[in-house]
Amino acid sequence: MMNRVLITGAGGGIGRSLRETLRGVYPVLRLSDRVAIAPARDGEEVDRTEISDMASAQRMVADCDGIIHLGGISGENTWENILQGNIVGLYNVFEAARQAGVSRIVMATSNHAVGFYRRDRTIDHNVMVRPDSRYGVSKAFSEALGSLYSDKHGIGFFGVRIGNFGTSPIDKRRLAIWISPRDLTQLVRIGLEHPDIRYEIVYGVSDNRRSWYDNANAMRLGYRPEDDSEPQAAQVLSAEPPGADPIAEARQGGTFCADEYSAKTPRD
Ligand code: 15L
Repeated sequence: MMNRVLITGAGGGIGRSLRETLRGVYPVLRLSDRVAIAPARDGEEVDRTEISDMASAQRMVADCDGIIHLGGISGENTWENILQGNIVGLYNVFEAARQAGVSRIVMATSNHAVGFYRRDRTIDHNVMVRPDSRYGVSKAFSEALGSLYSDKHGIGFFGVRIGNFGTSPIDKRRLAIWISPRDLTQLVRIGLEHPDIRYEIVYGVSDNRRSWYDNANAMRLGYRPEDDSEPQAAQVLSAEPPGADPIAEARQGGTFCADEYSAKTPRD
């Protein structure tokens, strides 16, 4: 039973959206961010926490039953920032959750944990990670940390490899990985409420005809996405100039793969 659910990174785009779509679903939503966010309404608690500080993370998770962890750095960045936000901060949230007896963690992992797979491959939740950036490595780390806390401490972990969240797809790559607000809400609720989750990885994508993912694991757990990027495809494609970088064009992670690329020959 989820009484109090914590959303970290509640001030970001996904956090602000889930704040609305989960309003009233659980008795209490605790909304936390490192920056100030809109004041609490009925059924909400607002918190301001820097997760790279363990004592602060412990205060943040106290009395929570489930966590939706969106906090940290949400794209490629310096190693120092990734280290503090997505490695140290992530560890603090998981360890504080263990100490507080939290039963479920829904983790915003990312398509960039597997971004170096080629676009002509369909991948499922069992493939080895192939991060395309320091950011992608931190998301792979979150999946490994989730596995440890699931195996060793019994916390239910639901890792959602989010594609691109928004009200509509914004370019050719995102036609394959787009997820709508209502589809992400559905997935997050499965992660918090499904009775049998111990450790699961799913893709956070809508029912896109151009998807690179076999999302059978999400479907097995009851996910029935309602949206598809295809109706927007013609408009998106007509507005986009042809891509110039062969690495970005061939790989699922796009420019995350091409940035800082220096290999003389591509792997596979
Ligand atoms: C992500 O993981 C990022 O959080 C988001 O900002 C986008 O860059 C997205 O991936 C994407 O691949 O479009």
